[in-house]
Amino acid sequence: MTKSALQIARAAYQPKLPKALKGAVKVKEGEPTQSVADQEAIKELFPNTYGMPLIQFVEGEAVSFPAINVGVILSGGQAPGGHNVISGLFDGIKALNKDSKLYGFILGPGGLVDHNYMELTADIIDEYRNTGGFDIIGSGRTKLEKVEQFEKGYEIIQELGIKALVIIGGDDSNTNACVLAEYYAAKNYGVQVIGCPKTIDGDLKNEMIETSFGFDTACKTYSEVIGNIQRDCNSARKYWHFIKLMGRSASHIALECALQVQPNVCIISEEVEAKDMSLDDVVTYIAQAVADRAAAGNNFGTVLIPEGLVEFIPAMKRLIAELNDFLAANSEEFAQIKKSAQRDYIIRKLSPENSAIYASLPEGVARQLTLDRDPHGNVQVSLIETEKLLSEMVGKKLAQWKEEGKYVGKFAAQHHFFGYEGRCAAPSNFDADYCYSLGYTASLLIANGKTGYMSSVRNTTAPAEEWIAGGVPITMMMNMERRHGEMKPVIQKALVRLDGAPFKAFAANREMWAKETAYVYPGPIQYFGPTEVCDQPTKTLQLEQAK
Ligand code: FBP
Repeated sequence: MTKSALQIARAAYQPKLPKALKGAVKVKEGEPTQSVADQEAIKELFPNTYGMPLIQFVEGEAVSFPAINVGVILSGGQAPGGHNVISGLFDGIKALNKDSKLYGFILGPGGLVDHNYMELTADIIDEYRNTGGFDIIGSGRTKLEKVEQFEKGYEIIQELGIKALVIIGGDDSNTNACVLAEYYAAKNYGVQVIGCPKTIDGDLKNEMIETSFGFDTACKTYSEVIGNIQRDCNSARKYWHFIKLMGRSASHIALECALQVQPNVCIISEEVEAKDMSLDDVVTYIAQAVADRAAAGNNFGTVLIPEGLVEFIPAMKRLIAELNDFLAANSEEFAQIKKSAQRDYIIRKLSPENSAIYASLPEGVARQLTLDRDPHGNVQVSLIETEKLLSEMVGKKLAQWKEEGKYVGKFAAQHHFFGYEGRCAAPSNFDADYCYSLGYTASLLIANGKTGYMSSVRNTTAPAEEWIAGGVPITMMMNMERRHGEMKPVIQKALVRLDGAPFKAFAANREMWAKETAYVYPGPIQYFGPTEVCDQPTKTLQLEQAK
């Protein structure tokens, strides 16, 4: 296989580990934990894995460990650094005992159920160190939730003599990891399940999980390209660029990119919801920024839009909630309706308020809201073309203002959607180190007999040497939420907090960014060079941890 010069140089990079993990470790137990909400309900559903203590690894005495076999699964959307979690895990179990083995289940959780796996040997692992992507074993979105799946998985686990499974995934996949851990514990199968916090979306975080891996690299990749667009737009001075950014529900990616590039406008979905803004309010806000810049002779600019925006406009949210429940209950009947008649059918079936909103939506958006959910019941927001919807509506509003004499200027829009471009980028130094440490920590949780824990590495704005490694009971992050029309235990999603330091820093500057052309051009991720260029964590993390 031909490799780029960077790939070859990068293969030799040795990720940094926290000091405490460099030699033998012992477990320091913290206080018993509680779930973030709905304690009684979660406790009842997870009698074997609820209330366990927080764990920290500290320097300890060397002890000998028997060889162990471990299985690993990559679940959900790709995120830079997944291969380093696997190499950290591999090196960790080999350091415990050189005869330990690592099996990778192919194409996500489905690989466990279908007994589709491969042994990950040193040669294979070495090919993938510090590379982006999940292609070492592939990923998938099969939801592990049924007893038959757990039992099918157990068959192959027994056959391969696997002691523990490591599930590398986002909030939904780690919820499933927790359900699986509880099931195997209840059955006394002696199989441990450990989770690792992955997602570019940045919404799997809490007091003990400072960030999900991949967020750093993905945001830096998008910020590079947005910076380039801003320089182009400031050169030609004739376009407004509407840039949608991935991130599913939460606006962390849009916010982080805004902090990095200082665009003219950035919409934060969580604020739209808190202020009870309508679609028209959002359009008016953007149009006003365009009109104000036009008045100063600047007919160009950038607008960042989080991909989940539509779901956060309260009226749209109510509509989507009713649609979710309705489609979950009537999926067969709906599937029988001809495509051309589906819109009218939905309009007839919804409550009057939601029906009116649904009827007012452009055809494409309306259709998208009724298309298949992902296996976790989410509307596939990445398919909704919000950037076009907004620019079209802004264009109309400006035309109307022009007639009324409120706006003089030219408005021409370009559209972009950045998501897939950043999910498999070669991990930044931060993600390379963080992921390797997460994988290594997972091996120690296994060695210490833990199950139902998520690997946790904290103090991440300090140099890697000073990072704190340990484990957090997954039940601690859970609450009850409505999914597919039913109440289910799930890991609470971390949305952008309007009282948090990153949003406050953005809000303090956005008026100036809207008026002036205060663009910042971050440039590409650097892997070699001075520390202030290569090793900076995200602005989000720096602002959050500065508290
Ligand atoms: P995860 O929660 O699985 O990490 O998803 C990340 C993500 O990139 C979202 O930002 C996006 O909405 C979704 O995946 C797209 O899914 P798909 O890869 O199936 O198109």
